Amino acid sequence: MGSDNRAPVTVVGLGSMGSALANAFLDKGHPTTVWNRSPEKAEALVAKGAVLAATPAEAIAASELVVVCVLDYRAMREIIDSLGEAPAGRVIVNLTSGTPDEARQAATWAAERGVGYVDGAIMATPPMIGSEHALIFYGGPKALYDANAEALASIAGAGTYLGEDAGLPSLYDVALLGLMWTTWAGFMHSLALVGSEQVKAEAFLPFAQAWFEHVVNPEIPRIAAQVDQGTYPDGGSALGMQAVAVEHLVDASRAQKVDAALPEFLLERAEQAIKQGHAGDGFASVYEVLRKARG
Ligand code: FVH
Repeated sequence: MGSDNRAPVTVVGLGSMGSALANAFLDKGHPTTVWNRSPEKAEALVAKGAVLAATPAEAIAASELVVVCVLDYRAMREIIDSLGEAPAGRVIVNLTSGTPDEARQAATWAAERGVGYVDGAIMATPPMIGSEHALIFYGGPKALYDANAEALASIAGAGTYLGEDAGLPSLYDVALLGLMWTTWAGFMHSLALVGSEQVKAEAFLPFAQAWFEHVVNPEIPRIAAQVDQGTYPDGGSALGMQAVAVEHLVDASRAQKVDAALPEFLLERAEQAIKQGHAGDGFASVYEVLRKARG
C-alpha cells in the first residue's frame, strides 16, 4: 500500500505511549484521528496532520481500526462504555497494559457486544515506536489480526501474533518484565555487596558483563530445554552444592550489612527443592518449586 492509500487509524489515549503510536502512524502516512481526555496533549499531533475528535464516539466513528492505549483497563472500559452503543464494524486493538485476566475479560466483553477485539502488549519504550526493533505481542482472532497487520507494522516492525487467546500478550509481558526486574535486582544486590567495601559500580561492571556473556546467558537455553523436558541433569553443579554457595551469599550479605532478602528467598526455594528430592539435580530444578503456588 502506498502512503496515499494507507488505512485510516484512530488512536485513543495520548499519554507518552499513545502519542508515540499516533506519531508513528502519521509518519507512515495513515490518516490519523486522535482523542485524549485532556485534549491539549493532541496539539503537536494536530500540527503534524492528525484530526482531533471532540468525543470518543467521534474518534471511533472515524476509522475501522481503533488503537487504544490508556493507563489501565478500567480507563479503557470507561471510554468504550461512555459510547453507549457498541461501536459496530470496528476493531479495537487494545495496547493498554494489564493482566491476562483483564485482557480475557475485555475480549469477552467485546465479543458480547459484537466488537472486534485484539489485545496487545507493547515491549518497547515510546522512542522505539515505529522502529523495526519495537516488539508488540498480539492475541485474538487471527482474521482480525491479519486484516490489520499491515497497519500495525507502522508502529512496530517486530509485531508478533501469539494466537487466538487474548490473554497471552499480557502473560508474555509480565513474564518479560519480571525477568527484567529480577535480573536488575540481582545486579543491584551484587553492586550493594561490592559497594559495601567502596568498590565502584563501574569498576565491577566489566566482570558483571562478562559473567552475563559467558556464564548466565549460555545457560538459558539449557534451562529452557530442561524445564520443557521436566528433567534437570546437574551438569557438574548439583543443587545441593549450589545451595551451600547461596548460603555463603546470605551470610556475606548479612555480614556486610547489605539487604539479604533476595538471597534468602533464593536459599529458601533451593532448600525446598532439595526437600522434594532435587539435591542431585541442577539448579533449574528450583523451577519445580516456583511453578506451584504455595499454600
Ligand atoms: N511509556 C512506557 O514506556 C510504557 C511501555 C510499555 C507499555 N506501557 C503502557 O502503555 C499504557 C499507556 O502508557 P503511557 O506511557 O502512555 O502513560 P501516560 O503517559 O501516563 O498516559 C496515560 C493515558 O491514559 C489516559 N487516561 C488515564 N485515565 C483515564 C481515564 N479514566 N479516562 C480516559 N483516559 C485516561 C491519560 O489521559 P490524560 O491524563 O492525558 O487525560 C493518558 O492519555 C499503559 O498501560 C502503560 O502501562 C507504556
